[in-house]
Amino acid sequence: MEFKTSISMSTTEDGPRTLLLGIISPRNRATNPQDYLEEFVNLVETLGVEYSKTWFTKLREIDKAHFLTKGKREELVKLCAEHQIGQIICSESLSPLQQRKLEDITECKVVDRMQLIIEIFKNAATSAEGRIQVEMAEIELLKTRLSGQGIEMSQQMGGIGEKGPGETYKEMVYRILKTRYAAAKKKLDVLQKSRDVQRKMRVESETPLVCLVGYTNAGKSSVLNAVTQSEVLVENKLFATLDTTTRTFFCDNRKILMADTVGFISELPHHLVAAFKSTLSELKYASVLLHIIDIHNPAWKDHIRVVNETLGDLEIDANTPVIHVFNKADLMTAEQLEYLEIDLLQYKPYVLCSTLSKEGIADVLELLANTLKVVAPAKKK
Ligand SMILES: Nc1nc2c(ncn2[C@@H]2O[C@H](COP(=O)(O)OP(=O)(O)OP(=O)(O)O)[C@@H](O)[C@H]2O)c(=O)[nH]1
Ligand SMILES: [Mg+2]
Repeated sequence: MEFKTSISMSTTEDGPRTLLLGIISPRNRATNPQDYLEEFVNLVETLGVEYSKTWFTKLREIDKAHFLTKGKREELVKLCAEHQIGQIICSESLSPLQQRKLEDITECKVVDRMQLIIEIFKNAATSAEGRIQVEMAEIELLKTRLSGQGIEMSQQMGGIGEKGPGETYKEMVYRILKTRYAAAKKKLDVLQKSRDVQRKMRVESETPLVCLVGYTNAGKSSVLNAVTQSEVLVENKLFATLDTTTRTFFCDNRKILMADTVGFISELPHHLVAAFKSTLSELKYASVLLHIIDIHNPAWKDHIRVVNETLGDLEIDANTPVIHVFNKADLMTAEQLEYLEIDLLQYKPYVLCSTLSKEGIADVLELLANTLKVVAPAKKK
């Protein structure tokens, strides 16, 4: 049985016209509004959805039932009618009630941040593990939205008019989702077991593990490629990497493993973080974390905060040493870098580099070797 949750991709004659609803709310106020909204549009474009209209607005408070306050709701209804909107993509995560209420008043399909990011993850997942984790996140979402408009729930199994002893349609869907989730979880557990075996072998061989972490599109895969001379997929796209790729390299005559994994984003739904715990589990065993930051992105400080918060959510040992790698330095002028120097000092130990010009990559390796000498000393022969 297929359930319709997907986002309509285009504005065709018979397809719905899409409105991008970007909201600055008390929930995301710590972030620069313009950067936050630009990133939202970038997410929608990553998915390739065509949209007809954008409406960016600021909310003083969040209405528990509708998310939008009364005045904003009225504006939204008017806007949707004026532009014949059929689908609204909202920059925020909505509760099932808020989503349903917005759908009711606008008579449009409403897609929230959670669903948007899940769709992007779905397109990017290539490994069995990645696909299963996305499936599990989607099932969780469907379960919470079960009472939403997307699936007609009022039906009773059995004949028309029968109140019947049989289960309701909602109960049946719930049961199927539960079975699917359990099957996916079972497959994931098998994969997790083989990951555990590999990890045990690595720990026994005492090969240090360096994990790349960072905001999406910061250049994590590019750093992996530059350091380990690999050719992992690098794209100017959010969430190009969803799976963990591990490569071996030699640093200071020592064999080291470097793992690249899924990037983070602000307001990354907790659901999704939980679903990707399997992929992200390597982070718990890292000898060192290389935190890659796109220094050219004006929101880089917010990005560092988001990454640190997400690492906290994942319960990564706060004592794991972190090296801050400020990447894309080639896009900055010498004056700009000089101006930033005081700020950067707060993130010691740090390195400035560019995976494009390769400037600073030797410094990354040097700092890494020195850090590993302390945290994971090489075996004495
Ligand atoms: N100018 C410049 N661009 C860079 C540099 N490093 C990476 N990029 C570009 O930044 C974009 C993102 O790079 P990735 O390495 O894919 O970034 P990522 O952090 O792995 O991204 P996700 O996997 O999507 O989270 C690509 O277009 C890269 O070519 C750099 O040093 N300078
Ligand atoms: Mg990547």
